[in-house]
Amino acid sequence: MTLLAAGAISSAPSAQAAQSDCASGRACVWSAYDYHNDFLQGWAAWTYCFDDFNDGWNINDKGSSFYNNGNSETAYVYQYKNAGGPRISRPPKSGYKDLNTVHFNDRASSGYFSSRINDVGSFACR
Ligand SMILES: [Ca+2]
Ligand SMILES: [Ca+2]
Repeated sequence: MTLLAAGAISSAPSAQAAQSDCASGRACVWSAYDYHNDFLQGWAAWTYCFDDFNDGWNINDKGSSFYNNGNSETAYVYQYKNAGGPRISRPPKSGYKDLNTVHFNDRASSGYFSSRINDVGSFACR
């Protein structure tokens, strides 16, 4: 497996978007509540880190739910790209189905697992 294959990915929206689309070992942000996508908006998923949701598909500042499907590390989502600004976090196998509950709706711009926060700007986070 190459770093490119294991790094940040994003996908065009689909009617089937759901929590189950967030593969084990990844953390994911969806544009709508309850781990779904809003119409014509996307989602973001990462195995290590994702420096700039602008590189995703219509998800920057649109995230409304967040799930950590990782196996051991806390996952973080930041208000600005490159791990900037305020952040929220979830332990493995838990999430926020409505980011309004933590005052983070439509704000997320980058995401990391705990061991990768210091990898900002690296190939793994693109
Ligand atoms: Ca949203
Ligand atoms: Ca933001």
